[in-house]
Amino acid sequence: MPQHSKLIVVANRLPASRTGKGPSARWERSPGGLVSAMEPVLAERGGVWIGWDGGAGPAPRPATVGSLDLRAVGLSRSEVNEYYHGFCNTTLWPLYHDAVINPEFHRSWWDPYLAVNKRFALASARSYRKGSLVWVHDYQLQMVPKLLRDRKPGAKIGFFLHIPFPPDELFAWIPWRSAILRGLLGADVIAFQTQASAENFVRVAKRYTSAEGTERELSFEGRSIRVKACPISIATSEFEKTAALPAVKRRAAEIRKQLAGRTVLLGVDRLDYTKGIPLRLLAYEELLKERTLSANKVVMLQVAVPSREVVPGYEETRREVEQTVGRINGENSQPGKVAVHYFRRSLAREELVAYYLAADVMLVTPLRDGMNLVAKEYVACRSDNTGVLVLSEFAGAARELRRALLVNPRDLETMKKTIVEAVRMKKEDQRMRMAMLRSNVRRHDVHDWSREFLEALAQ
Ligand code: ADQ
Repeated sequence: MPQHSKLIVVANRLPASRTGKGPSARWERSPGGLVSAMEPVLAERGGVWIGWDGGAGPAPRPATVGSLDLRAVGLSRSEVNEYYHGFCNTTLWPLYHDAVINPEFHRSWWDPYLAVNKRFALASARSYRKGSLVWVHDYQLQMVPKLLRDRKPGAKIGFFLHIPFPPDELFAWIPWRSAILRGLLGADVIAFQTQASAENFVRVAKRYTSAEGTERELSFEGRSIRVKACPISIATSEFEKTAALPAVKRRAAEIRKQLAGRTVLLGVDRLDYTKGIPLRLLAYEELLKERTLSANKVVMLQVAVPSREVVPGYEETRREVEQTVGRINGENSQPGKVAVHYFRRSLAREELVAYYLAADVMLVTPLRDGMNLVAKEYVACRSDNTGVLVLSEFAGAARELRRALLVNPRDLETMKKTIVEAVRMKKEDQRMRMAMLRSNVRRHDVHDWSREFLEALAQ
């Protein structure tokens, strides 16, 4: 692999955000998995990160934050609405997640999607030097590979989809389906979280374009395109180190004490309808109602980060979660023994890890999820091998974390049984399962993921 080929990361969001206004505005690095994966690679090879800063208006000037060289792409107010809230998060996001809510199709959103993708492609072309590797990320930018290839025919372009790629039955709904496929087929390597997504893609590419080939390699308009599964992971050793800090362990002990020594069930999610939070709460509510579990002995914590609040579906999910939490507490809490603690906010990394350490049972029960990093983070933090992970079959992570207790989140009876099994699991069984889960997240961390992708691209 050419060690020094420059890397151009193209993602909807920049890895930093602007705080303050006017000349006193500053960039602040945003925490997150993708940033920790890309930063060392960018530092080693050099390169730039092209993305949107999250605001409306002209793009801020190029900036350097730590070892990250940022090139911002500007979006107008109407593009924020039509491209981002609209086509990305009201059409594609629900459709790619099994249409768990109805996706909306508006002709007036397609042109802004195309226009913004063109702007990203132009910005990438400007930063491109002969030999650069270009890595385009996610569903917001599916047209960029083709639009960039039109300008730089010889470029090495890779694309990674962080969310699931839907089966033909759903993908076929999209009025712009063949345009999207041709957009993606501009890449040399197209990678997905799971083999199932890769296979879905190959099937529709062959059906709706002139692409031909196998599950691993397609040929399209005289070029060959590799298709692969490349599951993302976490910065495992960073989580392990944080979990070993004395201050974090003290904080975890304090949380457990505040919860009166009860068995702690934990959920940590973006507040998104794909994450299955209401069904998880319902399962817990029924267990309390039937007296299989008692709020004297167990407690649930649900941490939910506010997300996409202006997009249809999110406000309803929030209301549903809050009503259910209210009902459960109204019927089951006592002074000093609240049945569900609900935090609607983001937690700092160390605080989040303290919660992972305090939790006996981690509930990760999305209706559909590309991967789900929370499941892997919990596992990485459990250095004493205790704790039980309850994991939805419909998260990409379930393909790897086979020793979790796997559940179908829509099957409430099995969810309830599985939660009870998790609460009652003997320490020796916990250790046996967790040790295997932990070896899994150690064997394959986010650095292995980016290496594997870039090696495929550099070939
Ligand atoms: P997301 O849908 O955002 O990501 P996920 O993989 O769970 O989902 O990542 C969420 C991240 O946010 C985790 O690193 C977690 O620690 C953090 N987080 C969640 N709640 C938090 C809270 N209250 N406070 C602080 N941090 C919190 C998309 C896809 C996933 C895919 C990832 C990466 O939807 O399926 O795994 O991209 O490819």
